[in-house]
Amino acid sequence: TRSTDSFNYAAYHTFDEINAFIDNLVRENPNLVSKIQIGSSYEGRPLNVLKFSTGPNRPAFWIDTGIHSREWVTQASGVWFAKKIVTDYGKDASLTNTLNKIDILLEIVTNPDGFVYTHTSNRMWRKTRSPNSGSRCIGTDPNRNWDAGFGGPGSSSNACTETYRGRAAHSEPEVKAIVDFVKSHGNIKGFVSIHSYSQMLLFPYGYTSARAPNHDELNAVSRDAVNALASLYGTAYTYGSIITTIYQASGGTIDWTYDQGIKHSYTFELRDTGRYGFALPANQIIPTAEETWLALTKLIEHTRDN
Ligand code: ING
Ligand code: ZN
Repeated sequence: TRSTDSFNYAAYHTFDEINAFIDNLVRENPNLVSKIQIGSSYEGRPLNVLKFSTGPNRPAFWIDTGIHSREWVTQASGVWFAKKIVTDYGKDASLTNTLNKIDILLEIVTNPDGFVYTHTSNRMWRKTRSPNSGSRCIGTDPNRNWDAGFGGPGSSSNACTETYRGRAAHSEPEVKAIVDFVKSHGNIKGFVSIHSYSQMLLFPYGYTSARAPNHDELNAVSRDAVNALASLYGTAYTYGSIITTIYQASGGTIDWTYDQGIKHSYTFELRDTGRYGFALPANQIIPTAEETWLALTKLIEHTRDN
């Protein structure tokens, strides 16, 4: 399709279709949306970030979806969030107020090589697609590759496992591009990395059982966010620190962003709790995105106002 109005938000799309959506959205909203290429994937695909901004030199709130390629409802929700932002700006008071103060940055296909592979070869591929020397197994877990307790418990040194950490922290270009962008931006105040499935809202830490210094704040905001989420369709989320709520995991995205000083760092695990798992039926895309947006709005507003 040639416009974001005729895009089917209730279907799963390919990498090329999502990139066409991104270009259409930018073309239709040139004063609100721009595309930033922050790097290239191992196989050379662009790592595109949408920037929603109404003025220069603003603090920013980051959202990424699809760092694990098989978690298809996350990229699909990212597309829906992008359209929601351009639709609501100038109409919804809260979103308008937000975008008059802070930028929203959205990376929809954070692991493009893996995403293409889930469409062409193996629907259940999670990792990147970079080769590993001394092994026939491919790929690194991009949510174990960050320099935050890198190499610790809840990550694997075996390249043939789903939680392989990689040969070094930030070895994956998909991770390094975000690291470089976050550091050079210097004013990202909130960070949300979106996964599926399990219906959880998580915050640091995953690599250590130490409590985050603002644990009580993160916990209270998470409670508010999951209550907002449940208000739409009754979807039940649990929340808490990564290590106490899901499992110990080292080298995760939001532990790194938190340790960089981004004190509002969260991860979602979207629908469902396992009936369909990663293969969530497409008729749940819009309801999932809608309810998640209510929670995201709480996180963004709290970050904006604190
Ligand atoms: N779950 C996440 C995983 O990478 C997670 C859970 C979130 C771990 C945040 C560490 C940090 O294992 C899925 N489904 O990928
Ligand atoms: Zn994941």
